[in-house]
Amino acid sequence: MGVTNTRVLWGVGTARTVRVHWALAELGLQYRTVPTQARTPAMQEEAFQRVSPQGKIPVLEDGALVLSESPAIVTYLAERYSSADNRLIPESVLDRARYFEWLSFISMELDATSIYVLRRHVGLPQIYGDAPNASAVARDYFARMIGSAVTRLSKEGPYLLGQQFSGVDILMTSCLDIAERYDLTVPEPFKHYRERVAQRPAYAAAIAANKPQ
Ligand SMILES: N[C@@H](CCC(=O)N[C@@H](CS)C(=O)NCC(=O)O)C(=O)O
Repeated sequence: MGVTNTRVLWGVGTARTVRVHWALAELGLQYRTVPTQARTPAMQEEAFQRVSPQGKIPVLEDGALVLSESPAIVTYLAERYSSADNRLIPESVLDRARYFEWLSFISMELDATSIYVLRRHVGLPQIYGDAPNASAVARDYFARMIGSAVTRLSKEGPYLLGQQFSGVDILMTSCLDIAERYDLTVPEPFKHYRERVAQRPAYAAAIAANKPQ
């Protein structure tokens, strides 16, 4: 991946930063990485706090734009830089409605309600405290939500929006990657889906770009 000074991605080393590296790689965009990692002294530096008052990675600078929240960044890149033969978000309003439905489902029902809970209380109990009941409920909830999406995937696949790979596949696959780490229940169709999507060259490029140096 080439280097540019006007497009800068802050953040490496997490499943949420990999999403942005992946979208940039899919779109063939040049960028520079600032390898800030979560919960390190680099987050206290003035330069980082200027782009991230909330103290979170990833953050994308693209010209004058400073953008946080990985689903928003992936969707921004898709909207701004998709081309006729390489689209990460559909053009038609109806197909975009499905894109945003998946975006909301993944961000809220899988990521916020299940994965974040486990990240905090199983992955980082020294910061957020141990909460076995909340963690057990999060596991059940993830299983129920991903289970509810199987019919749609099987009917519409191979990707979430059918034939077209898009930004929501990036977000879903990163959630499935985390799900494996926490040993969450993932139905077979989503296991096969993840294996399929993970074969994309841009996924491998993103994993490499996301590695802390
Ligand atoms: N909703 C945000 C979450 C960002 C986030 O929580 N990032 C974590 C790393 S995955 C972080 O920067 N944590 C640092 C901290 O909480 O101190 C997104 O999807 O981008």
